[in-house]
Amino acid sequence: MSSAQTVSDIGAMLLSGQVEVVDCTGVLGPDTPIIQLPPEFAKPTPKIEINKISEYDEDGPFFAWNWMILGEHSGTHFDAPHHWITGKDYPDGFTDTLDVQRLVAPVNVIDCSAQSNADPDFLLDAAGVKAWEAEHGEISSGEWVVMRTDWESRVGEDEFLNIDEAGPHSPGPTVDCIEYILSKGIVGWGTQCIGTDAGQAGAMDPPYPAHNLLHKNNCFGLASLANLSKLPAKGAILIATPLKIENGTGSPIRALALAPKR
Ligand code: 23J
Ligand code: MN
Repeated sequence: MSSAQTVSDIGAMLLSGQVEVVDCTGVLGPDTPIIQLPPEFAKPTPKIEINKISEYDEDGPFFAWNWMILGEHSGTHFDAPHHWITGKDYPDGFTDTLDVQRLVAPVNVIDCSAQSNADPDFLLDAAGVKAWEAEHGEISSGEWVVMRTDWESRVGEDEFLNIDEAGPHSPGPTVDCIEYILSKGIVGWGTQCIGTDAGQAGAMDPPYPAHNLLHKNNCFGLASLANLSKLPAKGAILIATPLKIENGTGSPIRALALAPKR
């Protein structure tokens, strides 16, 4: 089949609803959870502010619009390679220089919701990824890999950041998990938690291995994804596009997946 025919077929199937657009994004607003770093990093990302300019009033009689205070790494968002020191030297490692062809790709959805619900410090390791591949098929070069934890059900509760005396507790990948999926040539790794790394990943070697190793390899991260329960393990296409922020290290995204209607 020609690629023109294939794209045309997808267009028709979008219109008919045979191909469904799944919104993998959380709401961006004042209640969006923001990552809290240890106290030695005292300069935080501020909470999101949406400030009204006008809404059909004296400041704008026939128009409504707002301005925002919004950190790059807020809500459902994208981590570009320049976000981490290991990825600092890639000329195409910024939100305005990256290769957009890489951003639209098949997505592998690894369901860790049961384990994560039972243990907020659950870690997905390479053996877990290989067991998933044995059941669902191999992860291929250029694809996204995302960890399903259904964590968005905790947004609005303290249980999303889930911080105690020992710091944050949320699921994520082990070092060998990230090493393994990088060996498969993935474009990036995503989670439903506040960041791409587990809450306790500061104690790993290297610390924050998803950030450290993904960005070292010019790969991307996705955080606070939603609705992964609506995707098949394989067979959907994820579109994860950051704003073209000048020299940007990340950006809120509207993460969309194209999935066969179930
Ligand atoms: C800055 C420092 C550490 C981390 C993060 C940001 C994130 O998780 C992020 O949003 O990229 S762990
Ligand atoms: Mn980030």
